Amino acid sequence: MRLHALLLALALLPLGAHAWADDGPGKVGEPSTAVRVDGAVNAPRAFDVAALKKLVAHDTGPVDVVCASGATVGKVDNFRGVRLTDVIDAAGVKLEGHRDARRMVVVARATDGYVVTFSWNELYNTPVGKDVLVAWERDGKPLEPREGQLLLISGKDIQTGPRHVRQLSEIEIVRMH
Ligand SMILES: Nc1nc2c(c(=O)[nH]1)N[C@H]1C(S)=C(S)[C@@H](COP(=O)(O)O)O[C@H]1N2
Ligand SMILES: [Mo]
Repeated sequence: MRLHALLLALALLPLGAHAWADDGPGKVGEPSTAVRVDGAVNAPRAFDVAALKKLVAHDTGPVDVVCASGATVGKVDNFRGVRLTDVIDAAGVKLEGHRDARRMVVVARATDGYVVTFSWNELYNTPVGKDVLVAWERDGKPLEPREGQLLLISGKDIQTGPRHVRQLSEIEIVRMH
């Protein structure tokens, strides 16, 4: 019995370590210079800041960066960038029928392994989606080195900290079974 408990604990140890690895602020990954759009798309492609600036720019207006703990960790007057949906549309979600879109999950990753998710419906079919930007500018200035050249922000979230993804490097479209 005790041996079983020990073996179970040992088996779960890596799971626990992984679950906490990307939790909490303060981690800084390799500098991100571009975001790749891949997975279930028609034409995978990568955008650097210059390529993003050719799309239609949008502004979030004031955003308090609120951590999942409830603490306000930053106050921003404006993030400027392009809509995540416009970036995804440039690659084209691979849909095999009109009922396919609802299965799609949008995964945003940073160079330090930080990951957040959106659903296709959330981005394209709720007001939240309009304020999800891939941003290169905060308060009229380029982002700080620790933020990378690109970050992702979901301006209408209640807690904006979790889906404020510094060093954004990949958007993966995943078709759920
Ligand atoms: N790449 C990356 N982005 C991240 C994190 C992280 O660990 N890695 N932490 C998040 C958390 S938990 C919060 S609250 C906010 C805090 O923003 P700040 O680190 O710029 O203060 O960033 C988020 N973005
Ligand atoms: Mo956080």
